[in-house]
Amino acid sequence: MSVPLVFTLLEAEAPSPPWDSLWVLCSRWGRSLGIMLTELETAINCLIDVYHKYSLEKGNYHALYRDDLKKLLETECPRYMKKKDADTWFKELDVNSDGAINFEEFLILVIKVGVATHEDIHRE
Ligand SMILES: [Ca+2]
Repeated sequence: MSVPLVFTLLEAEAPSPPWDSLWVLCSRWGRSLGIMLTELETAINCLIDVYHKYSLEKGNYHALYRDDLKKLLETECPRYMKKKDADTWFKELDVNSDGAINFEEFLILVIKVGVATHEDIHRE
């Protein structure tokens, strides 16, 4: 696999592979170039990092399997497992029914937890 052209054109040091995801590429690229990211860009990078922290346990950048999701939920958002267990979350999030949660499906979890957290903040 050759280094993506963008790094050559910018004479920037390329991060190590894989470069199979544009998001991963942009995320690593911004960091490696020392670009100042906005708060939202930083938050998005954090979401991507959290997703990959669990998806890469089985070596797949694009799939959280049932046990990966359970571990993510238990570790990253335990408060939201009180009303809904990991199996229920998995069935709800696996929109295309392929037995794995891709990044887009993971974002559904982020939206739901984000809305619930926002409501909690205004309730307090
Ligand atoms: Ca899926």
